Amino acid sequence: KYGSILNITDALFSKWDNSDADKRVAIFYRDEIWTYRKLIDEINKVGNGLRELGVEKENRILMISYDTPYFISVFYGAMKIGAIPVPVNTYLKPQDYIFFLEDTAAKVLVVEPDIWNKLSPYLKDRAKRLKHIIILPGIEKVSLQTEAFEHKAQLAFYSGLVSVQSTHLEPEPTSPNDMAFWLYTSGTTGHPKAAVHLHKDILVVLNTYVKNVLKITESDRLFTASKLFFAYGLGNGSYFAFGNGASTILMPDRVEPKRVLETIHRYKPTIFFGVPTLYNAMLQVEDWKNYDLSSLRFCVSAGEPLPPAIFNRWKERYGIEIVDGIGSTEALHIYISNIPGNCKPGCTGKVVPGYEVKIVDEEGKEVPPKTVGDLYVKGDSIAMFYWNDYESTRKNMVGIWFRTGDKFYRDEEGYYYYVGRSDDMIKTSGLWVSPIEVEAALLAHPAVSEAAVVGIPDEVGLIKVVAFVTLKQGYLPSQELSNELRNFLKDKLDHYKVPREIRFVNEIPKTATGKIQRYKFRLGEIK
Ligand code: 3SK
Repeated sequence: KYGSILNITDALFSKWDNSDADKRVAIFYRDEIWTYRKLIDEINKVGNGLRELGVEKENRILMISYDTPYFISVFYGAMKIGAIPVPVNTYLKPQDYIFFLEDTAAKVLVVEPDIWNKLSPYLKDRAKRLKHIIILPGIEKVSLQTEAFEHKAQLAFYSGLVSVQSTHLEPEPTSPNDMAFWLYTSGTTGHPKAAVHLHKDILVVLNTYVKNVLKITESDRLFTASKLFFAYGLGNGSYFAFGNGASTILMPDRVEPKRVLETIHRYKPTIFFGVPTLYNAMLQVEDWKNYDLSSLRFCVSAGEPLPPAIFNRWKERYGIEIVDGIGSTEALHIYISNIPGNCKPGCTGKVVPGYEVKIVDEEGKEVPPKTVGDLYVKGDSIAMFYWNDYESTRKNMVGIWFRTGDKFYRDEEGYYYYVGRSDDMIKTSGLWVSPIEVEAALLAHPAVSEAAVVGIPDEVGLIKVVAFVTLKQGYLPSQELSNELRNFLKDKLDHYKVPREIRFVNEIPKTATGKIQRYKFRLGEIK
């Protein structure tokens, strides 16, 4: 389908490498505007710089980069020479990066200067395959500490390496099924596993979700608050734009609701991508009226199901929809989605054309409509395997199907409803309770800011439903409020779903990609 030679960087950018390239905007970044000409040249220079360092096909390049144009030039420059970029979460502890360096056996590390300063003392005699460390320009001024560095790898600066290179680069003639990039998935628990993606996978997402759901055109301007190191953000903030000659707005800073509103106000995106907790936090910004969001055609949400209360409040305030969908790092992007202009609050939507899904029972038999089961997905963008993880590959990649780990049911019209992660579901008195349903009901109460619902054993070991709640400004924890919340839920939920206990907490812990870590409550890490 994709021919015998396919290099994804070449496939994305060669179409725009013409006389319009110096007018067409690829990236808005702080006060800079990167045209397609500037970006294509930079990608080629990075590819040449990496080749000069001896980087070859399939060599891994670990990237610890904020959302800057240099993330883009390294990611696509590496793939153009057939090397494998592996972007990772920038919010981790320095020791965690040693795991990634060793698991990938990376030959090159590309790293932000402030992160390098914290990481270098841990390197010592670890990560023996590492030959080169490239320090990125950095988003703030940082003085580099090199004295603690005792590793044999060579240190280079991005600017020094890249500025002297040619802007012409022959792409590596990779095949559609050659490894292109890896993305780590941590799920909500467990150790991270790298999902191995191939050169064709990005084209599959462009030809399915992007073409059929988002319908992005050259005049679109995209802004993702979810970072590029996350499969969701990587599509939203890079190849969705580059596959269509559109522009992306990069925000390297930490995600804070006001900063996101400011960025939308300033750069006027046409589509904004976020996660439910961010939409919820943006709705709580007091001076929201000072920010103009009228450039947006619609917004997109994934990572966690979008509670109807948030969908409705957003639509009421801004007059536009948040298009909810579900995807995974393994599938690369979204495979069940609502359709802009026709969103159903509380529903994940229909299967994106190009993918197939099935819902099965514990014996693997497909279940009828309205019956909850395990969701499997099939499609050409699904990762080949997990690197270095035979057991998880065997467990989750079942022939051509991928076991998502999510519980779903569908209705007769083919709409899909998320019920929870398989390991987050609560069985109480022999009945299943979806934390998502209870959390969505809690969020409809004006006092509730965020909620996480889990099953916890009582004094005799029976599982009871417990809700952990953070409150909006102006509300204080009290027994009266707890009773009020429980009464509020009694009107909305079956009696066995109403939490037996409501506990007020200061924070709901989440992964870097916005997924609630319910297991932390189950394990008693937060009481
Ligand atoms: O969590 C999701 O829904 C998601 C969506 C798109 C890409 C990746 C992920 C994990």
